[in-house]
Amino acid sequence: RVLQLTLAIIKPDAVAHPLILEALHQKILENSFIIVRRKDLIWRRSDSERFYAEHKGRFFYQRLVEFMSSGPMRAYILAREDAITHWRELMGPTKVYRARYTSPRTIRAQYGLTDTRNTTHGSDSPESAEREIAFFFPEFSVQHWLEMEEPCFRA
Ligand code: DAT
Ligand code: MG
Repeated sequence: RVLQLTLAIIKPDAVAHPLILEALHQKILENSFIIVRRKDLIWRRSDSERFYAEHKGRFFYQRLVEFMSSGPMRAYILAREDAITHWRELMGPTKVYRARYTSPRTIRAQYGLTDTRNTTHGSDSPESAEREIAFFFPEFSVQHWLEMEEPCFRA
C-alpha cells in the first residue's frame, strides 16, 4: 500500500457555513484520509489568479478568481492510498447541477451552490498535487514527512 498526497481546499462558500464545513471535515475523516497539514487562510486576488492561471481567458475566470479571494478557505494536505482519485470522486463533477443529476451523493451535488461556488477543490494529477501542495505549504517537505512523521500513523 502506497500513500499518495493530494491538496484539498474547502472553498469560501463552504467555509462560510459552519455546518457544511463540519460535514466536509467529517467526510475527510470517514474516508480514512490522514490529515497531514491543514491551514485556514484568505487569498489575495493575486493568489487566486496565480493558482488558476491555467484558466485565464475562460469565460468564468473573473468570477472564479473573485470568488476564491472573497473570504476564508481551508486547505489540507491529505494522504491515503489513491488520495487524488478518491478525493475527486468524493467531490463529484465540477458543475453542481450535473453533479446533482449524475452523482447525487457527491459533495458538490449535496452542498454546491453554483458551478463557481462548488464547495471544494482537489488536485487532478500527481504533478498538480505537487505544485498545489507547494503553493499552500511552501515549507512542507514530502521526504521529511515520510521519514519523520508518516511512520507514526502506521500501526
Ligand atoms: P475542478 O475544480 O473540478 O478541477 P476545473 O479545474 O475545470 O474544475 O475548474 C476550476 C474551477 O473553475 C471549478 O472548480 C469552478 C470553476 N469553473 C470551471 N468550469 C466552470 C464553468 N463552466 N462555469 C463556472 N465556473 C467554472
Ligand atoms: Mg481543476
